[in-house]
Amino acid sequence: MANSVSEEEIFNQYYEELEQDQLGPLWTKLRYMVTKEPAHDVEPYLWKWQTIHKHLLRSGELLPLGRDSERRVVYLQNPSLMKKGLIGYATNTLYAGIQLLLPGEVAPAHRHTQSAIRFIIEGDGAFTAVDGEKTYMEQGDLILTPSWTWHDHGHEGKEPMIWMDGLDVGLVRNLAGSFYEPHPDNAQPVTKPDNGSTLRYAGGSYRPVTERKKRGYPSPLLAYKWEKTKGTLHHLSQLQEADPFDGYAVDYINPLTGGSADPRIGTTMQKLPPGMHTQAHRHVHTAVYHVLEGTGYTVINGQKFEWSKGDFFVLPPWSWHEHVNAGSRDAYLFSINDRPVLEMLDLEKEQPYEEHNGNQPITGIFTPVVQESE
Ligand code: GTQ
Repeated sequence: MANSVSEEEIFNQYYEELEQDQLGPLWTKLRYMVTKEPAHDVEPYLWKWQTIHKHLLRSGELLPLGRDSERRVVYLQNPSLMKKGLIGYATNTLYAGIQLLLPGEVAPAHRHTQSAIRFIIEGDGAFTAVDGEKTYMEQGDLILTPSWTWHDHGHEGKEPMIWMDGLDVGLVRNLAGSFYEPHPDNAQPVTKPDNGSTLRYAGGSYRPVTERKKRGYPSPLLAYKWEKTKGTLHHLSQLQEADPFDGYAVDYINPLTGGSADPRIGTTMQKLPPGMHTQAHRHVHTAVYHVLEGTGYTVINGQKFEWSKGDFFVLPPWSWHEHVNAGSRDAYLFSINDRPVLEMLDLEKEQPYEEHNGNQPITGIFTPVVQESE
């Protein structure tokens, strides 16, 4: 009989008609769009330093630097995001690469709207030049390359120089805000005294009167020296209790605003004394960690990620995590995150893990790729 078409068939027919006309019924898709908790495709991952290092040194043998190969960088590719075709994503918002510059080389000047930070891993005698000023880089330093500033890297030392690059690649791509421009010169002209920003602003407590009218962005301080960071963490651990979730930790700040050193990429250094086992919590912001010193592990959503000096690992959004220093010396974890952006947009939330006295049961151990060094 003609009128025996079921209600379900009528609806299915209607959904097909909508789809053909590039429309959709919200009542079947609301839960997909407006999720109860952050939905994302990011899985945690860990890269061993010896694996990265081996491939990086090989790139040094293979690749000369030039205008068509501006940066010798091996980047972290999160496999869960590669499956989605997202190239150069460590997390949904952040990129991290490991850059190698050899003595005498120049990584040519350019600028882009992505913000960039460098965290120095190995070597000395190399500099990053930002808008006419060279800043020499030493192990453990954080160097800023604010969005749309001209920057090149040069090496006047004798040993290979290796550092971490952190950029907000995923964030800028999603906001379709990427612009890029090469500088006409290989190395930009140097117009200011070397290390000027560090010398004038490292104290963070003073501002030259000639700069009273300067706005807070970009940060007038471009380099954060490891000595100072380490000293501050030392004093923090003498003066106060550790943060239950982060141990002794500091955010790098812009001295003029008191906000994040880079307005989009958050930067944090944490110290975990031997035996420290932090409480688990989760937050919306995502992070890429680099182990500056120490051995231990981080439990992410029940899975144990064992780390030692040089390793990198990814913390996805809204994921339970806790850190453990399993070694006999202080551990230092440097990390970049997207917290400044989430806070600006009022999207950040944090939740402590309440069960089992605040520590997650371990349900698995991550097996990293280990390349024997040659
Ligand atoms: O050194 O300017 O890892 O532009 C990725 C993009 C480094 C850099 C990266 C870049 C740079």
